[in-house]
Amino acid sequence: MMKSRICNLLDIEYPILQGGMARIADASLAAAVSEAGGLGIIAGGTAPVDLIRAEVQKTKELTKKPFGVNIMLLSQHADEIATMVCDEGVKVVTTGAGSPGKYMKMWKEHGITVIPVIPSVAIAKRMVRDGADAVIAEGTEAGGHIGDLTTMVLVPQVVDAVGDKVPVIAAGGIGDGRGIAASMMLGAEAVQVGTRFLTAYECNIHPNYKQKIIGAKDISTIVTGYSTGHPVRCLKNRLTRKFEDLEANNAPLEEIEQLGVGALYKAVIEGDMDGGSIMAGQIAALVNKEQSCKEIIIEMFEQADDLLGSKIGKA
Ligand code: TUI
Repeated sequence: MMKSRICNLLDIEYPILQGGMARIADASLAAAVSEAGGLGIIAGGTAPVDLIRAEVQKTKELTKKPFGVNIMLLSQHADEIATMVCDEGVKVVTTGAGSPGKYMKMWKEHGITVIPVIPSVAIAKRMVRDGADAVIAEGTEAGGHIGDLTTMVLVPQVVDAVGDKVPVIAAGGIGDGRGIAASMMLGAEAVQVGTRFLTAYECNIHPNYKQKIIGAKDISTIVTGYSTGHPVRCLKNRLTRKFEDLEANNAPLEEIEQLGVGALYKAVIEGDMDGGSIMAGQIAALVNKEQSCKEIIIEMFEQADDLLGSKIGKA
């Protein structure tokens, strides 16, 4: 039997976390994933604290099971959200796009389980030294803001570096049971999945966004923003072509950054598939239907269990 330390640490049935997708992962999605036995996560993104507090309160009404909040550390509201999760009694915090070191003491004092997303071995080691309870090793296959290394090379190296101290969660490019089984073979004890949940019934993105994911091919994503220091993976469209043009012509950084402002809102809320930022991972091509979060999780783990010849749920 293959049992996961993560299920015990987070008090969940299946070792799966739902990615903290900015502007996308709300109370509806997070509660559905938690109700299905995974860990649902509300994304802080760049939203103001009151909006995220309201999502936390809604989630508490929708489920009694554990859920988390993702804090995007580049956000100007990160400090306030970091305090809010303590006030609201949130059990789990994941972080992205930076180092949460300065909040660690406060979170620990409130009994919060802290799980940073990390793109390299050096950053993983630093986070564990700072008190992380687990790390999410996210490969460059992921959607949104990404690092350089693939999941295949990052996960085993992070496992070797910190796996004796904390469990490692694999992320980036995991969309079905094969991805879960492969992650376990690399030494991960859980997975984080974002893109597959985009087409969940409980995911409140614009229908145009869901159709774009369902129509995506293997080479449909592209990374833009290397010149800004914040590379982001999205589905190719008119906006990413504009980014490419500006970056190829060494346009001023402000002009490139300006192009991204409000672009996620355009895609997620307005369904603007030309001018919006359609963040998605490379595994989008594998996502070809709408399902409930429960169906997604059960289907993924049935396939993984078949492949591994053992069950990987709660101990
Ligand atoms: O954070 C993500 N994915 C995201 S965040 C996002 S919203 C956004 N808004 C404005 C600019 C950029 C993004 C959309 N997608 N994934 C987790 C992640 N964290 N990927 C990479 C990292 C990361 C990078 C550097 C984590 C730690 C880190 O540490 C740097 C340091 O020196 O401490």
